[in-house]
Amino acid sequence: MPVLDAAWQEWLSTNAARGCAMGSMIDAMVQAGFAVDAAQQAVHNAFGSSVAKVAKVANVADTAAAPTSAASAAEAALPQTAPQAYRYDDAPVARGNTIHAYDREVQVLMRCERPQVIVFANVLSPEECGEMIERSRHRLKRSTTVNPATGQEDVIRNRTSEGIWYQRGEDAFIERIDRRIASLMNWPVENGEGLQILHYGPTGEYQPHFDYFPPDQPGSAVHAARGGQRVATLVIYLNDVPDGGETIFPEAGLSVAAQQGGAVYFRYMNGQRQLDPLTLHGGAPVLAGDKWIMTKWMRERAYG
Ligand code: PD2
Ligand code: ZN
Repeated sequence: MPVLDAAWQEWLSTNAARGCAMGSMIDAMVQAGFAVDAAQQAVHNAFGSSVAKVAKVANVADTAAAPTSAASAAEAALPQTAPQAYRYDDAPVARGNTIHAYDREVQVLMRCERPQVIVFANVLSPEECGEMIERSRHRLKRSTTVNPATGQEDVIRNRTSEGIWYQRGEDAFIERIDRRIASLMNWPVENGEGLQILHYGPTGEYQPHFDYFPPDQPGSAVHAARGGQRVATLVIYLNDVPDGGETIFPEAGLSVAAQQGGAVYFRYMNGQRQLDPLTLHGGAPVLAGDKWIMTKWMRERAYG
């Protein structure tokens, strides 16, 4: 069932304020995939919060049977199409319990279809994980987050980690890992951003967010100018975290524990360029020990 994301909230409040019939709004939501009771609840809530506005436009609080002429005039002027629910493309990663990824056999531990999330074991060997940590340990800088309004990288409190970026294919070791990841993600290596290593100390966390650039925010254009939108993420765990530090998907009720060499993949843009709000995710606070991850973000086009 679709989630009540920002587009749906906007659609509900706009149509309620215009005095649309409750029944037709509920029908539209049910057609888009909402359960009847969820649609009824959402529409009733929307009318509850817009009674004053409706009364101003249409001089009635509930126009379920037929919109008044004032509301009809407003209806003609404003778009009322329901937002499209995210359509899932075919499974983004090859089928099977073991995937041959460039130079390594990788095991599949879990697959979720909605949102598209896959958990892997054995993406990196313990030696490769150790090598990535040792290369990065002395070069870490406090992590930043993209400011959606400006596109600038800001240090903010909801991301308590330190990180470092590697250029794609910057040496033979990194290139082999880039190629393995691209093969596993089933996406061209040229579309990948450089690898990012992140380190979280005790209590470190990354609060829930989307990895894609919010399309309605001016700052996103700066980031999408090179390679377009992000389409999928692979987070690889470089160490075992004794307690906490899971990657969580609160809308889907999923949580993935950090096991050395394992990884979680998630896909959030489909071939129609829709974005999946169920991929809201975060890094839970580290409760014991520390946490090292390596992240690959894939773009819709070559990231040159
Ligand atoms: O640390 C994580 O598990 C995590 C979770 C979600 C990292 C990121 N997102 C990220 O770097 O985008
Ligand atoms: Zn993320």
